[in-house]
Amino acid sequence: MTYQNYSLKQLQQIDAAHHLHPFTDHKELREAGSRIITHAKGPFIYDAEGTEILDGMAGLWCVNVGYGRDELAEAAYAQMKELPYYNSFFKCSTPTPVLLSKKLAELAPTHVSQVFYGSSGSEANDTALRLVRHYWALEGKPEKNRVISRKSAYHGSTIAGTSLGGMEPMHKQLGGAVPNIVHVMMPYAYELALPGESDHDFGIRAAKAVEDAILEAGADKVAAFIGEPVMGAGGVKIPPMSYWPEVERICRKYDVLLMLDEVITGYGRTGEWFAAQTFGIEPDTITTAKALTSGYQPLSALLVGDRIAKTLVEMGGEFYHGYTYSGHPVACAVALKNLEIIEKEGLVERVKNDTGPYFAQALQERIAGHRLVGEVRSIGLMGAIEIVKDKATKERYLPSGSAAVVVRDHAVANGMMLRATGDTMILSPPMIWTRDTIDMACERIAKALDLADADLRKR
Ligand code: PXG
Repeated sequence: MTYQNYSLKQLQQIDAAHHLHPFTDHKELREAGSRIITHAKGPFIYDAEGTEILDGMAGLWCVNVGYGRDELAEAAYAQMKELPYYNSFFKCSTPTPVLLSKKLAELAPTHVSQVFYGSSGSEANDTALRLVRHYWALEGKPEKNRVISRKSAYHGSTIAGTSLGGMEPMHKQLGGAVPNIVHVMMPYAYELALPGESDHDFGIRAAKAVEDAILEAGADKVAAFIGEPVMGAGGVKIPPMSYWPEVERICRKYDVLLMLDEVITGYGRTGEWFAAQTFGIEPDTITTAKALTSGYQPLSALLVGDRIAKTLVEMGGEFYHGYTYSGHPVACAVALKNLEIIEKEGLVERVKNDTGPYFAQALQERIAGHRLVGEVRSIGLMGAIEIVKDKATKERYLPSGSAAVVVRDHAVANGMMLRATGDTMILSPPMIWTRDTIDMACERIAKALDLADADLRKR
C-alpha cells in the first residue's frame, strides 16, 4: 500500500477520521485539515502538494544530519535482515547496543561511562527519576527522594515527564502528579531580570532559587535537581553563563545529584557534543534522545555518571525497570551510523566555529532590528525570536501567543518551517545547514515578519 494511491484530500479525511495527534486541539485540526508531509531531502521537507519548505526545526529538534541519508537507511536494513530484534533482559545482549554504549562512553564527559536505553526522551527521564531515587535508597537514604525542577521546563509527556516538567496546562490535565517534585524559577533574563541587573547577577539569583528550595525541604530530603541546559520547548531560554556552574556548586554543597536533560542539546546542537561541556559542568545523569539517531529511529540513552553507576553495580540487587525496546538492535545500529556521520563530517565543530557564530550574527544583523522583534538569542544552532508589540516596553500582543502564530503562518507559507511557542519563534535547524542556508532562512523570516507586521497593524 502506498500513499500515492490517495489524494491529499483523502489522506486528510482519513487522518481526521482516525488519527489522534499529540498536543492538538482536535476540533480545530479537523476543521482545518492537517498538513501532510510526504518526503524530504537534505534541509527541505515537502508536503503532499509538492511545496518545498526549509525545515528550521530539524523535524522536532532531531534530524541533525538532515533528510535522505542513504547510509542510515542501509544500516537499518542490514540490521533488520541480520537480527531485527532481541531483548537485553535476562542476561542477554546484542552487538549494536554493546558497541553504541562504548561509543557513547567515549563521547560523553569523562566521569560518565554507562548507558541505559529507552525509545523516547520521556522514557529516559522516567528511568532517570527512578534511578536517582533508587541510588539514594541504596545509599541508605530512601527519604532523600525529592526532585527540584523549574517552571516552564519540558521533560516529556509521560506522567513522570509531565510531573518533572513545569508546564502548568499539562499539570492541570494530570489529575495527580508524581509526588515530591517542586518547581523553581527559570533563568530567563529577558522577562525576569530586574531593571539594571547584570546577566551574571541574574544567573546567580536564578541559581539561588535552587538553593532556597533545597533549604526549604532540607538537604537530607532532596535527591536531585533536573534541568535542560537550555530550555527548548519552553522557548529556547539560554541561561547566563554564571547559572550552571553556580547550580552545580549548590548541588555539590548539599550533596544533591545533578540531572541534565540534554534531549534537545545532546549530540552537537550547542557546538559541543553535550551542553554539559558548553557550560563546563559535570552532571550525574544526562538524558539524551532525538539527535542520537537524527530521528531516523526512536531511541533514547540515559548516560549515567560514575557515582551512581558505582553504587548500582557494587551494591547489586535488581533495578526493577526496563522497556521491551531497551537497546533495540536496529535503533542502535542507526545511532552508531549517525554518530559516525556527525564525526566524519565534523558537524559539531562546524556548529561551534562556523555556522553557530554565523547564525548568531545573522539573527542580530537581519532580524533583531525588526519592529516586531524584542530580542533574538541563540547558542550553537538553537535560536529564538521574541515577538513584541513594543520593543522598548516589551509589551506583547494580546491574546498571549497570538502574534507569533501570525508570524509562523506567514513563514510556513513562504517556505520556512519554524515553531511558535507562546510569544517566541523557535529555530533548531539541522546541523548540515551552511551559511547559505542561514541566509535563505533569514530572508524568509524577515519577509514573514513584514507580512505579519502588516496584518497586526490592521488589528
Ligand atoms: N526532554 C526534553 C528536554 C525534550 O525537549 C523530552 C524530554 C521528551 O522526549 P520524547 O522523545 O518523549 O518526546 C523532550 C521532547 C516542542 C516539543 O513542541 C518538544 C519535545 C517534544 C515534543 C514537542 O518543542 N521535546
